[in-house]
Parts: sequence; C-alpha cells; structure tokens
Amino acid sequence: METVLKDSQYYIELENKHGAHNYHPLPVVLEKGEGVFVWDVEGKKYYDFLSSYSAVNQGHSHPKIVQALVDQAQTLALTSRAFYNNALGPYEKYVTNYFGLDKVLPMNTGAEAVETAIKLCRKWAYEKNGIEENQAVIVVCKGNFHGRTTTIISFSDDDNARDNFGPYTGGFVSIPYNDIDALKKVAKDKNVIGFLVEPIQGEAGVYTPDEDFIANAQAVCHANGMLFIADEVQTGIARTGSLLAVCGNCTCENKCEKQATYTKPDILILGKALSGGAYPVSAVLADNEIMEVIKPGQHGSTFGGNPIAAKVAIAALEVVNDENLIQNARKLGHLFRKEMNRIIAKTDLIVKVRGKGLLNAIIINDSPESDTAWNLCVAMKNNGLLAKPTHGNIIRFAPPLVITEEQLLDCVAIIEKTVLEFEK
Ligand code: IF1
Repeated sequence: METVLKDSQYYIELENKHGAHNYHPLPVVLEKGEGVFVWDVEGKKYYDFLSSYSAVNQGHSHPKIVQALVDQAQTLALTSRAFYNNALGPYEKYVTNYFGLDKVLPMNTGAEAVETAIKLCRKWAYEKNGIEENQAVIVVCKGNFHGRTTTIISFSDDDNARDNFGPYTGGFVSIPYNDIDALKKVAKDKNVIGFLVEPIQGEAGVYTPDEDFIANAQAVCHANGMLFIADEVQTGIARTGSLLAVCGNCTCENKCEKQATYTKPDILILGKALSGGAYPVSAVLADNEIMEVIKPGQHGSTFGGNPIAAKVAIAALEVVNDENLIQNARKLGHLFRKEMNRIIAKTDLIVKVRGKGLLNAIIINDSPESDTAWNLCVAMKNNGLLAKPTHGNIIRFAPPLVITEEQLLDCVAIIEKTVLEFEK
C-alpha cells in the first residue's frame, strides 16, 4: 500500500482540489489549539493573533466550554423550535440579564443575526411606526462588513464581496462612517427607520470612530424615530476592553447596563465569541416593545436556540467573567499599542497602530495593492505568530483575550524581530 506523507502541502493541495476557492489562507495547516496557541501538522507552535476573527476570545478549546459542549451533545443536541427544550429558557434568561435587554432571538451565524435585526427593524417600523408598505430604509456606513448574504452584500461597498451577485436588495442608504452630520441629514426622511453600525469597523481595518460618535448616533436615531442597531459580532464580548464596544471607556467592572457611557442599542447583534468559537452561536437582543413584533412563524432557524448552543454560550459568557477578560483586554491593549509605537519609532515599515482593547491593526507603509503586508504575515508565521492582512496594507492583531502580559510581550518581540529583519 502506498503511504502518503500527510504534511501541510498535502492538506493545502486537498483543499485546492476539492474545495471552492473562496478564501486565500496563509499557508499554514493547523491541527490543534489550546489557549493562545495553535499547532500545525508538522508540530510547530504558533501564537494565534487572529482568534478566528475574534470568535476565540476565550482561547482555543477552553475546558469549561468544551465540557459544556460535550455534556450537552451526549444528552440532547437538537429539538428544533417545534418543541421546548430545557436548555434554551435558562440561556435566554442568562444572556438577556448579561447584556441588559429584555429578550433574545437566537440564531447561529453573524450574518443570520444581522438579517434578523434588519427584519426586526423593518417590522417594527411598519407595525409601530406607521411606515408605508415597502418604504422602509435602513442607514448603513461606507466600508461596512456585516456578512455574506445577498441582502447584506447589497449594501456593501467592497466590490469583491458584491460584484456579480445581483440583483441587490433595496431599502438601504449608505453614509460615511463616523459622520454624524450625514446621519442627521438622512434621518430627516421619515422612511429612514434605523441605523445599522459597527462600533468599530473591523474589516475596514479596525477603524475607531470619534469617542462620542456612537452616543451621538443613538441620540440622532431617537430624535428621529429610528432604531439604533449595533453589530457587535466582532467587537462585542470583551474584545475591545469593555463588554461591548458601545460601552465606551467606562471603568466600571463589567456591569454594562449601569455604565455612564453605555449607549444601549435598541437592537444588539452578537455572534462569534458568544460561543468562544466552539460552535456557531449568534443572537439578536432587544427590549420587549421591539421584539414583540415578531410572532410565531415569522422568523426562525432549525438550529437557532439548540440545547448545545445554549449551554455553550452560557459557559462562554461565564469564562469572560471568571477570567476577567474585559479588564485583561483593556490593560494589555494599552500595553500592546505602546509597544507597537515603540517599534514604529524604529522602522519605516509601519506607519501607525490603531485600535481598542485587543482589537488592533498596524498600517504598513506600502500601497494596498502591494504584497508587503502579506509577506510580513508569512515572515511572522515563520517566526511563530499568525495574523492576516486586511485591505492589502493593514494587519489586524487580535489575540485570544486570555493572553498573559508575559505572552503578549513575547509576541511583541516576535513582531519586532520580524519587522526589523524584513526586507521589502
Ligand atoms: C469571512 C472580516 C472579521 C462581522 C460583523 C457580521 C459578520 C462579521 C461585524 C458575519 C463577520 C468575518 C467573517 C469572515 C471574515 C470576517 C471578518 F475580515 F471580514 F472583517 F471578523 F474580521 N458582522 N466577520 O465582522 O458573521 O456570518 O461570518 O458569522 O470570511 O467572511 P458570520
């Protein structure tokens, strides 16, 4: 029998041959993860500085989350919502209390949760706000990323995400990010019923708006009969050094609904880290007067609110509290940006670092069309740290939030060494 060498190249070729080419991964094949580390099939160990796009905030294979997953999988995995199950109710109580909104609608992926929020906002506008049939308009921002469905890509301005997937869904208007005057202007139209926004634009390159933008945007929404819809799929659940990015810079210990600077969304969208990466779990939260417009049969999902998801999400949210991930992300975020600025002073290769908590990006001194950021990521990979470029010349840095100060400084040393050795 022929023996096949199952090295990285083998698995890369397998994906190339049998998988759709809808991604361009860094050439590394992972087989194991634990905390902040992942290992490739050759046994090489890396720091994960992407965290599966901020899904693995709690670290890879967190024992408490894995235990919840295994226990529930062995007991009851799926009932559909045709029947009640004894895991969903306790989760709904827990998650609504955790985020300070009355009700939750459970889904699976981020894009599904965004779709849910759009449907909820529209239905509320027609039934509670007197908008005429089919006239509702939702405001979104240029440079947004909210997922991959046909409706969501309809209001993307990323050609790659959008081109040749038409015809597109109407009912959206786009304004520049961080432009409160533009929001005020479009809000005057009575058919404009909501503002869907990322509190920090992740895909656009970790673009942080002015300190007061989110609070001002909510105020504009409320003054004009609009719902303020926060997409915290990427920024939520401790990533930016607060429970939610809409919590701003408040120093209170994790009691978000009491924070002075908390801008409570009318509709809150969560995904990714809601499961710590163990399972696809997303959610839309809103207060009763909004959520009650959805009646039986009007929205749902086979897997949404399944017992495994419910147990996994509780465990994932408990870990955030147990291990003080909010405080850690905030503290180490400051340290990380300080260290990056120290490196920037020594090199022409990096122009700038920006971000909040442990969602950060460095801007590479080359054009978005260049392959410099990609090559730098390959070089960092070879030195034991995994990160990925976005928009050509930006590299996002988002380690699991369980990272220690010592590990973070170890990563800074890898980044520094790679940058200083790097030849364009
Ligand atoms: C891909 C980025 C991250 C999101 C926000 C909804 C969703 C996402 C704010 C949809 C998803 C992803 C998906 C991933 C790349 C990615 C991403 F690079 F595009 F910006 F995270 F950094 N709202 N973000 O960021 O969630 O349906 O994927 O569960 O390859 O599409 P999903």
